[in-house]
Amino acid sequence: MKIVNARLRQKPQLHTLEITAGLFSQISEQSSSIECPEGAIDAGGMLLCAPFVEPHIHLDAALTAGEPNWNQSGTLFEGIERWSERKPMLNEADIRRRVLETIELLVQNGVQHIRTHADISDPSLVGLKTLCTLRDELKDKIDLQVVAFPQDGLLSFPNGLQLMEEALEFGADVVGGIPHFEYTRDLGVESMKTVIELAKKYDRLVDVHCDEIDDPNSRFLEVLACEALFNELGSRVTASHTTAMHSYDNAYCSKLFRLLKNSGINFISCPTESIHLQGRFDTYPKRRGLTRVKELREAGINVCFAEDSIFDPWYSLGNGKLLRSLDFGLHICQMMGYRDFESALDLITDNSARTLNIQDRYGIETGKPGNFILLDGEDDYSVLRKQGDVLLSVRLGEVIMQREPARVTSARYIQD
Ligand code: 17E
Ligand code: FE2
Repeated sequence: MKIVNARLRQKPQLHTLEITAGLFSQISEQSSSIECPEGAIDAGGMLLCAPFVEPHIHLDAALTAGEPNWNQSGTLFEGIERWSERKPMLNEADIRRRVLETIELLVQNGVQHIRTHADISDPSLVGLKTLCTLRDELKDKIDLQVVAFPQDGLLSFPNGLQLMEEALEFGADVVGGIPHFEYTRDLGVESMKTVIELAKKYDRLVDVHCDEIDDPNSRFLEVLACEALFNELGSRVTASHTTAMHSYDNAYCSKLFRLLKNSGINFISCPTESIHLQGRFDTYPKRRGLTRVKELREAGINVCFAEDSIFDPWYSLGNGKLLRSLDFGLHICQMMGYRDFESALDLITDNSARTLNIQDRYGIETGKPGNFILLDGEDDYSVLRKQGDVLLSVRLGEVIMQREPARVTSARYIQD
């Protein structure tokens, strides 16, 4: 496959790219726009970028909002309660149908790599088993990582630890946790130590729902980061949400950031989800409840954005468009300076790939897999501003999604 007239990130010139046997074989600068040779793809000066990465989504719960009851309060905790009413209705066919529909939506919006959580607070483990099976079935089509996520507590849910070990033995890629939801602070701390021990025992990654609460006293992040540091696992560990960090005072954060930086752990923020679920116990002023994305970035800590939910008991909107999450995130975190815009796509591409530990096979570089998307714009800034659709998605040199750009069909009106 050959692509001409493509713009690459942080490079103003046009480029020609070639993919041979599924890998980028040549990437060269053009001195000017060229005519598209027969059989090649003309990028038309649009931005060619590595595929979007969805690093945190609950595929097992996707498309279940309102079944059987709607989350009326909009809190995380009512979401967990509503989901526990849907859980007994789960079966393999139901999960497969919703997961495939949701993955299709993500692919249509330029995603090629996904990390999904699978709730293992369920003695049947049907969600986890179905997601691991789908991961293997779809391995030539999409990259899927499955987190064994103990929604109702690793140590507070009956046999939670046993279910976790069963999930890891079945083949879950990532160990999850939820310390702020354990019955006590002590159990929360113990759960973080257990998660790291399990990651070592089974040689897996870690991704914890960590401090997803407005409580400034929820401080499990320091335990997770410290355990990661002492066990030299930092780059393999992720703290998701960490919304309590929004409510920590600055003095504590100042001390905490030294540990975070030294640990090398990754962060995932879910802007639409957190702006919706957090601040729910406030009147006014009302907290935004997003982790300190701007400050983490400035400290050189890896952070990325995710959607978390698509039409589920926690969040009843969502459409697979990571550009929407990015737009929300930059607004809510007040990352609206020119420098932020210039590199904005890092938050849904490169940083997310690093979080998933797939950076060795991700990116527009010769020798790497020939995966890319074509975006409606010339650079990060214009793509973000236009909020256009993803126009093309290519995997290993094969087109997996192509879309005609939307266009206005009526004549000019004002400047007639
Ligand atoms: N479960 C949880 O604990 N937190 C969330 N944000 C979702 C599920 C979506
Ligand atoms: Fe989540």
